[in-house]
Amino acid sequence: MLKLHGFSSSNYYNVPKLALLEKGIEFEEVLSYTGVGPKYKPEYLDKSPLGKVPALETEEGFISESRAIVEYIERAFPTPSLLPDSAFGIAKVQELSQFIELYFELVARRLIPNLLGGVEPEPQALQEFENNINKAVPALAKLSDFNSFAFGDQFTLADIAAILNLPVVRSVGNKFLGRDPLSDVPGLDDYCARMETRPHVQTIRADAAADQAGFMAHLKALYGI
Ligand SMILES: N[C@@H](CCC(=O)N[C@@H](CS)C(=O)NCC(=O)O)C(=O)O
Repeated sequence: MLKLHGFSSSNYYNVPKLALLEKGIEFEEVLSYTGVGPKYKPEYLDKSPLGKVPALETEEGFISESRAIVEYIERAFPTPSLLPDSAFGIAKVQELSQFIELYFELVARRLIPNLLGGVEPEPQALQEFENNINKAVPALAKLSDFNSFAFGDQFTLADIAAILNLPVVRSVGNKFLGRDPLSDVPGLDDYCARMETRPHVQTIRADAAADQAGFMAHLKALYGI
């Protein structure tokens, strides 16, 4: 059976986890938090070379990088598909997923330590966050109208990217800018509300909430924060 290594409050871990759940594939979860090194699970570096979460354990070996993992899952278990039928549609789903990861998730990620530790970011870091997100917001609206799914008429990898990453950007904005930087994206509020009603998205949220205390305890033990 496939084994997914990582922890449930990680949005990157939840990318393959949601794909596996949506496809109805059996898998086992193996808890591994971040911060691998001499003091914590040094052997995890053999599963994921930079110690990143997630890693998928298959009969043939380990795969790291969430994007590579979902590509493997899609090819190894093609139905139900999380990609459209056409080459163009597949490319558009990949485009949107990558866009969300690069220009939203990675921008917000720089302030996640502040969010977790309840520490105000440096003004310059906050300004950079705001500038980058303000630039990406109108571009996001060009890639999706969020009318039904993020792309096309079926649930795809783009929905997984959107519903797991965009709420993180909103949390960072609400906390440190005092506003939701995505409030101007047409259709996004209703889209997110719709996605949150999906049973497997609700499982992801419940598991993340249940994991939060363990993750915080891990950070405290490892880094004293
Ligand atoms: N590009 C990687 C990013 C994964 C990632 O950054 N995961 C975080 C947890 S949410 C992590 O492992 N952080 C620890 C680190 O960066 O050392 C992927 O898509 O899997």
